Amino acid sequence: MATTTVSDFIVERLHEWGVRRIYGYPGDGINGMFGALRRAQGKIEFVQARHEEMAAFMASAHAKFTGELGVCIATSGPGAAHLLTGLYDARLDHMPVLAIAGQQARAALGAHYQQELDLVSMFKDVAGAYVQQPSVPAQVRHVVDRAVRIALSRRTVTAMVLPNDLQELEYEPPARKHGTAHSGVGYSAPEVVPREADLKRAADVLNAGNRVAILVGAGAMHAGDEVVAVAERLHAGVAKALLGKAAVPDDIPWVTGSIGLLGTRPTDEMMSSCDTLLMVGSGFPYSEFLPKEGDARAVQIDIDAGMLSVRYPMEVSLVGDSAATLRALLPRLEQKNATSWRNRLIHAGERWQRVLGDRAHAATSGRVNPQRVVTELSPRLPDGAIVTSDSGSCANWYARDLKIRRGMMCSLSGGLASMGAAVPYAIAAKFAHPERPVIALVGDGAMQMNNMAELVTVAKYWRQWASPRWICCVFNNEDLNQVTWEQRVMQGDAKFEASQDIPDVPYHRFAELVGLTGIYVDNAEQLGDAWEQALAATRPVVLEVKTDPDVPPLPPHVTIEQARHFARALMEGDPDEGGVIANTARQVMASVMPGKK
Ligand SMILES: Cc1ncc(C[n+]2csc(CCOP(=O)(O)OP(=O)(O)O)c2C)c(N)n1
Ligand SMILES: [Mg+2]
Repeated sequence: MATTTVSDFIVERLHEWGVRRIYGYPGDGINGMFGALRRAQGKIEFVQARHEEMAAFMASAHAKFTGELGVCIATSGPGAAHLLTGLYDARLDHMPVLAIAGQQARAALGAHYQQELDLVSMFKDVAGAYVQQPSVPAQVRHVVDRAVRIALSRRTVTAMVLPNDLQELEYEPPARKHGTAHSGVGYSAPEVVPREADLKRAADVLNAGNRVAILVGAGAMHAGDEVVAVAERLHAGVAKALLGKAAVPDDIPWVTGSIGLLGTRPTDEMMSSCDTLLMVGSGFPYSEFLPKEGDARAVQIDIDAGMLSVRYPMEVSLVGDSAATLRALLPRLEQKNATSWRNRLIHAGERWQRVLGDRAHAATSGRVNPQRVVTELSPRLPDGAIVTSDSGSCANWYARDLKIRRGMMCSLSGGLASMGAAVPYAIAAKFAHPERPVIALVGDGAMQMNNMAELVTVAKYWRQWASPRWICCVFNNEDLNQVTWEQRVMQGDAKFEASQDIPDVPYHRFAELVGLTGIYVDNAEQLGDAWEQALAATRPVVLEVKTDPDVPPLPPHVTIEQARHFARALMEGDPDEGGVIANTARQVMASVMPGKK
């Protein structure tokens, strides 16, 4: 029997911790670990991304779609540096992810050696909760154990930096002597519930309200039934932060949909006219979309005390698991009869659906209205579908037009809002749930940034998946459109073509080149058939739609200032002036509600 190297030990220990899949990319700084993964003969599956950043996004998405630890691995120097953005994505969205990075040999460290970066310092911010570079074999056991346990228990990123010669050394358990540590495997999340007195204070605030608004985020994802039960008791409406989109289904009439810049008008109305706010598991950042300070009494539930009362001054801040805390609150809540409030929200919702329908069918200058891409998908989504979105204008349509039903999942890069996450997220979703249909919504800029390369990863692996249903929908508008509109509406600047125009690329043909199915649509009337064809395809599909960049991803209410900016941008001579005016000026002006925000 060959000796157990440090790397063999780490792989075995990670397996004991329940790790079954690692995303990454090799290199000589981490070859010891790859040798051990090979010797482990599939006990832990290795998935090869095209780029380490993508591997880190996949690890983040694995955590999001499974609730388990996500693990990514990269070589020293450039490989480790590439991981950073994906790790920040996990950190900002509170996902447990372990990064394993190689390092130069111990004897060379500090010598300005090739590919030598000070990785402990580099990871210190993103993995500040725990980053270690063990230097002797007897140290690795507790480093693995603490890196995993801290990532899981604090729902954050941790990192292990492994000098390449250490990886090859014979493993030694810690000796029984002073100056050693003796660790073990295992973590069970506690069920955290606030104290009785605090639950009572919260219930008193909620019971006193007449117009209760609930805002749920990713922390409420496992508490959908409890949110619905509390909302029914309080006759409340429920709005959803982007990461909490799948927490409650959209087919409930008093679910007002998304909040914020990508939000809906019913949510906006609810937040500006409620007298009580209950926030559950959300770090939704933009306070201006919450009630005006002092207008509403407020209660928040979050598992992380650090996220409490930072967006709105809460009267009662509860540290607790969202589902368990709502269950504990429910018997203390009185059944309300706020029928007029409920009806108001329901009517606002019905009006809004008509607005969305009109917007999706609004005429465009020859190209496909991008909203329509999502409104045609929404009713065709198969049960159990998983949808991911990239950052860009498609995140607006994902937020507003995609109707999530019970049992579906969806996510995106929320806190970091990074481009380039949708395809790696969709790949990790498919590995985690190979039998479920997975759909990524992606802008053309984000495709060019790095999502295109990950189509090669799909081509490499899709035959292993129980179902081939994996679709990447590209919004080809030849523009970095979200930012073009931000420049117009927020800044009052005309479109800067040098920074905003992007080359036209035949994404569907690229898909075909790498062995996937390509579908191209340049007429909105073909969209329904195209989605059906894509959902029935026998291999993964890239559905490329030639979309109109002149459809504005408008916030729920355009402020007077924003309308002024927009007018100024046009007066400055926006290169798209003709199309923009034809398609949007009316919408923008109709959205300006004097006296609102
Ligand atoms: C890594 C990164 N770089 C830049 C941005 C800023 N940004 C946000 S959306 C966007 C435009 C995205 O363009 P595209 O993918 O074509 O989508 P579109 O808005 O055109 O639909 C940019 C540049 C970002 N969020 N992330
Ligand atoms: Mg674009």
